Amino acid sequence: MLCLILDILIWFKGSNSSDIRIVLLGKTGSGKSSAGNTILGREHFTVDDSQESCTETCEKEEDLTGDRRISVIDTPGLFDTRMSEQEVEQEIKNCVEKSLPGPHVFLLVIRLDVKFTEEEKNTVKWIQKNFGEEAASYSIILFTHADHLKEQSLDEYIRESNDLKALVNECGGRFHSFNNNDTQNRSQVTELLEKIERMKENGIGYYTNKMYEEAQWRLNREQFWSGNPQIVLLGKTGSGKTSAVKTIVGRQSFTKTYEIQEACVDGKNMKIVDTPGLIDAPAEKMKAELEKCVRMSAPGPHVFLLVIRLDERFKDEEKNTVKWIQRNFGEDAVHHTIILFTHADHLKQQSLDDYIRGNPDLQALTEEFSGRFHSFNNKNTENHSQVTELIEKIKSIREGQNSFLNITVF
Ligand SMILES: Nc1nc2c(ncn2[C@@H]2O[C@H](COP(=O)(O)OP(=O)(O)O)[C@@H](O)[C@H]2O)c(=O)[nH]1
Ligand SMILES: *[C@@H]1O[C@H](CO)[C@@H](O)[C@H](O)[C@H]1NC(C)=O
Ligand SMILES: *[C@@H]1O[C@H](CO)[C@@H](O)[C@H](O)[C@H]1NC(C)=O
Ligand SMILES: *[C@@H]1O[C@H](CO)[C@@H](O)[C@H](O)[C@H]1NC(C)=O
Ligand SMILES: *[C@@H]1O[C@H](CO)[C@@H](O)[C@H](O)[C@H]1NC(C)=O
Repeated sequence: MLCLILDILIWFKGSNSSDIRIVLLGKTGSGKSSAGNTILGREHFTVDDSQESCTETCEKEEDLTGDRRISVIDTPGLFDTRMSEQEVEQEIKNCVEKSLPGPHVFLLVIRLDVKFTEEEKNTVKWIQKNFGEEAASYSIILFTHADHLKEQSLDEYIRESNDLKALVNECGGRFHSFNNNDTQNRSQVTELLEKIERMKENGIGYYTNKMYEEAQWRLNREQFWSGNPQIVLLGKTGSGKTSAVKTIVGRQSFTKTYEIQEACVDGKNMKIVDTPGLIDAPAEKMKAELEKCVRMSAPGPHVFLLVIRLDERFKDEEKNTVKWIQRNFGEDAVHHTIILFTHADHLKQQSLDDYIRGNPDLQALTEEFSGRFHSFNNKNTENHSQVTELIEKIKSIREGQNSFLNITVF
């Protein structure tokens, strides 16, 4: 019965401005679960003395302390070698979702009684990489095993280590310590909660899901470009190639050179080939341009993006695009091509699939490319998902058998 009343109380309270949502982050065995228990004042999280973490998935527990709700989310150990980096990231993603609308604080848990490791020195950087630069403003270092200090004060202890000083500085000088063995000492908890309150009062509120999505988007893009993808955009002048590159690279600057335009993206290159009227371009000029393009993307492009406007009538000459690509880049090039429709805003309420189904020529074209197509509204640079989805499609071509298209110009 008591439980039921508690639940109803939580229900009616909804999301209260005095609520505190805490995410615990740290190495396996750093004392995350114990710290969670100290905060909640009861044994909820399983603590394993063997230093092998039990927390492989996130765990959430709430507590009503006084008139506010405190939720604590425990996470799998960072730098845990038994899980792949992707698994850890996926799990932490689930954790962030459990803290919706988002945590007020990340507690970076670090043991005081063992040597500070190289990995731990990068804890704040790890957080910033995965959660964005601003995540540091929502972080507090929580040292555990404070009983190890004995007579020495925590300030003194930190002052003696350049690494600790640097880490604390990266967190805006915010730190706290717990003796998780001393469950009777509630003042260590109230002091921590006061520090969190003070952060909230500074007006930063909480770390939002939007910040997380923004950070993940940046991270995914960086990972994509670090694989050095070679992308060649083909299409008629005015088809939207330049705009598409801008959409793909975001606000980054890029340069154009001569007829083959070269887009510099985080140090990598994307090539834009203008193909005026495709087949009716002067053969010699076209061949020279294509050769240049192929040379620049040695050992060969991974992917061709064939850019076509959706708001214009599909021209007769465009029906022969497949043959044109095969003639210029070889049979295999077709399997490395994705059609990129621009001006998706022209569709209004209609879906792209419906639009294609209603146009026999377009339908035939997309079938020739085995249904590999995508659309962009280049006027909406805020729409990250259109880029993320294209990147996924590019990746799936690259992960195919012949990721590099070994071409020579025919
Ligand atoms: N409304 C709309 N306009 C677009 C879109 N993509 C490109 N444009 C416009 O179409 C024109 C030609 O685009 P551009 O990227 O220069 O074509 P390129 O010659 O292939 O590089 C420009 O005026 C763009 O602003 C789109 O998705 N929607
Ligand atoms: C902390 O508590 C654990 C378990 O109760 C005990 O084994 C350990 O000796 C204690 N450590 C200290 C320093 O009191
Ligand atoms: C309880 O915790 C506070 C804050 O960390 C500390 O100053 C105090 O010395 C602790 N009390 C005992 C009895 O350990
Ligand atoms: C963003 O792009 C996705 C994928 O192309 C599309 O489904 C969605 O409708 C777009 N959203 C807006 C607001 O344009
Ligand atoms: C590309 O093809 C040429 C000629 O067929 C061959 O000599 C070369 O080794 C191939 N390069 C790669 C990277 O497969």
